[in-house]
Order: sequence, then C-alpha cells, then structure tokens
Amino acid sequence: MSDELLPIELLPILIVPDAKLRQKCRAVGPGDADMVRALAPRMLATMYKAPGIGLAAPQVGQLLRMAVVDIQKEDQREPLVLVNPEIVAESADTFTREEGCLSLPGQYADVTRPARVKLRYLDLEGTKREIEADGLLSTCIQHELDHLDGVLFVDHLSALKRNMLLRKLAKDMKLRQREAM
Ligand code: K2U
Ligand code: ZN
Repeated sequence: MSDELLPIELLPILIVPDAKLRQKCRAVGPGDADMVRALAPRMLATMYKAPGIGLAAPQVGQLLRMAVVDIQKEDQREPLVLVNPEIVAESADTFTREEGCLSLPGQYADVTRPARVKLRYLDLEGTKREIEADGLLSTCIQHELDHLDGVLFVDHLSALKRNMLLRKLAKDMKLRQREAM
C-alpha cells in the first residue's frame, strides 16, 4: 500500500428521535482502547465537517462515555478528546446561551446552565486530566456530557417549548425526506 494519506471517513450523525440518543452510555474500559483511538479522529472529522464545536459518541451510534470538543477557530484548532468525563464541581451562578444540536438540526433555544464547571476526564493516552471551563467551553462540555446520559438540550426547556421544537423538527425532517425523493 502506498503511503498516501487516506481520508478519515466521516460518521453519520443520528437525528432525534433515534432511540440511541436516549440511552445512558457505558464507561470506556481498558478493552475499548483500540476502538476509542480509532473512533476519536473520525468523531473530530465529523464534528469539523458538520460544522460543530462538540460531538458525543452516542450521536454517531456508539453508546460509550466519550465526546470530542473544539471551540477554537479553524486556524487554531485545539481538539479535546474526553474519555469517561465527569463534572466534579459547578458554579452556583448560571449562564443562559442559545443552544443547537447536531442531532436536532435547525432547532435552537435558550438554555440556562451553571456558568463554570470543573471537569475530570481521561485523554486518549489514558492520562487523568482536570480542567476548569467557563463561557462557551463550559456550555459545550455540559451539552456533550448530557448526551452521555441520553439527555438533550430540549430536556432543559418547558414541556410546551420542548414539544413545539420536537414537532417542528419532525415536520422539517419530513420535508427534507420529501425533497430528497
Ligand atoms: O453536541 C452537539 O450536537 C454539538 C453542539 C454542541 C453545542 C451546542 C450548544 C452550545 C455549545 C455547543 C452544537 O451543535 S455545535 C454547533 C454550534 C456551534 C457554535 C456554537 C453553538 C453551537
Ligand atoms: Zn448535541
């Protein structure tokens, strides 16, 4: 095989109401190391292409506690691979930001979350890491960790707003399918 650079294959992103998006994911174990190392670059490539600033493993059908995040601009990428991430502290003060989700395309709503979080996770080498995040990174981390528990940003809205948004998504997806025919 010549040593030309092979493109990293992109992964299909699951869309609500796919049941896998509502599962609680299992922890990554030592036996998953090879698979996680192969999955991470594909998740990052898929996230950049979307484009997005975060992507959780269940969104590409892998029910593992793993996510990728990169809030930086294209010319100064700083990818974070979060394995078995957990929030170990959060601020009492909150922050409200408009959120979207690659699994609910075209739907946006304001979500209020703790402004700052302290996150513990393993990196791809299996090294224990701990970071403090505020701003968009804090929102993104909380949004991705929700995915690992089958929680979507719409679950933080009132039932009325959630149902409105889910009905609109279903309508939009039906329209897309009709247009694709
Ligand atoms: O998990 C995902 O579906 C990717 C999310 C991550 C995210 C949502 C809300 C707020 C922060 C992060 C997004 O679809 S990535 C798209 C995006 C890009 C810039 C700012 C907000 C959302
Ligand atoms: Zn999402």
